[in-house]
Amino acid sequence: MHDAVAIDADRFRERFESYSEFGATDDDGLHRLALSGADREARDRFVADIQAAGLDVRVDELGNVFGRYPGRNPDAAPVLVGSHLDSQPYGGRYDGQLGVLTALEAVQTIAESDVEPDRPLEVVNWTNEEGTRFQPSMMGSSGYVGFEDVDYLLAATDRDGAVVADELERIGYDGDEPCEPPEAGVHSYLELHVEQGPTLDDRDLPVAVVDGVYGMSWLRVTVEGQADHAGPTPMHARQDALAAATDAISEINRLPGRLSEDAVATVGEVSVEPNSINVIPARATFTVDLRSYDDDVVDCGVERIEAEVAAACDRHGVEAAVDRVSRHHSMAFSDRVRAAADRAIEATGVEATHLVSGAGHDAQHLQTLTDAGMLFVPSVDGRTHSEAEFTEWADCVAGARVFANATLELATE
Ligand code: HGY
Ligand code: MN
Ligand code: MN
Repeated sequence: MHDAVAIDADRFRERFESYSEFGATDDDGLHRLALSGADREARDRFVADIQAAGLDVRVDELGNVFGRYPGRNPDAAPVLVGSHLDSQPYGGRYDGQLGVLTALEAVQTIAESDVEPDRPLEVVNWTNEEGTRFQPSMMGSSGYVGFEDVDYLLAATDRDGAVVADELERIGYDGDEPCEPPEAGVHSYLELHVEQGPTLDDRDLPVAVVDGVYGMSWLRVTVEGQADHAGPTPMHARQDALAAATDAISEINRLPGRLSEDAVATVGEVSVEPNSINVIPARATFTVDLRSYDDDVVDCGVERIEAEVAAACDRHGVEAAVDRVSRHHSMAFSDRVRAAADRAIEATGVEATHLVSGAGHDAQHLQTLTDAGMLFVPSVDGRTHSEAEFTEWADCVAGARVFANATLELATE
């Protein structure tokens, strides 16, 4: 078995450790919210690295950062490789960051090798994949493929009212380039990511080819009740927004088992107003994240959630509004890219399997534009979206070796 291209494992490791300083938490995690100061630091280092690698840097109007290697036919449709540098509030160092650095290592390795790819290679850092500060998630790739309107995304605000467009300007990433694919289109897209589930770790395998991604719906529910005194107001006379919300939430948590084998629902955010110990809650707001590999299950689940919310509000004499924040469709990845990944696995001799992703990724947007695919490396104990997220470095290197060779397969087929 041999690698058609061999990554520089020392450079790869040095970069991973130094990027992990940008927004580092005390417990080996990352606090690097999209368009924050820490995000800017990571972006600045990424721009410096792609320039040092001799790649042409481009920043688009949504802050997506690209580094292009021209290849033999600079005007041809590029092979696009990358992921995201933003993190969850207390996330891991691997989610997104490992994919960006793997893509950079692959493109730089190929650029330095004596193999000249037929088409351009482009490495990308997508803006705001996590969607924790600004919704919708996967924002940069969403604008790039035209899934959401760029102006709509630029106007998104965080819970403090900060606007994406202003934050991009503040950190110096309000690029001049239009947020869209090149004229020649995109030949293919490949992304490496941590599995964020336990399968590879349980089976002691270093790599998986990803066959597809779950569909996902995000909802924000606002329940309007009436503030009254916690003492003299009899229970039958209350319009308690939080009582109705918790009623609905307990039903929502029981719903997935009634929908399908793989359906999952999460209430991740809850807020109460006026949030005072002796005032009956006037307003309760909560989010729902609903997923399944079967899109019909997601659509049916959304209807059921809306019905549960309405029934709970009836029982408590309050009203509610359900905002359908975003809907990402279930996606099967391209046979062509999966075949290139399988060939690279064969060539490098790395043991691997195939998996479906419960987590959303920019690759699912790219699959609506071109042939896209993903590779996974293990998450120890499946832990992620937590500072406990961890991947053995040997698995990161195995994934990067396969990724570099799959990228070359796509660039020369
Ligand atoms: O929500 C997701 O699946 C991803 O982490 N943005
Ligand atoms: Mn991610
Ligand atoms: Mn994530």
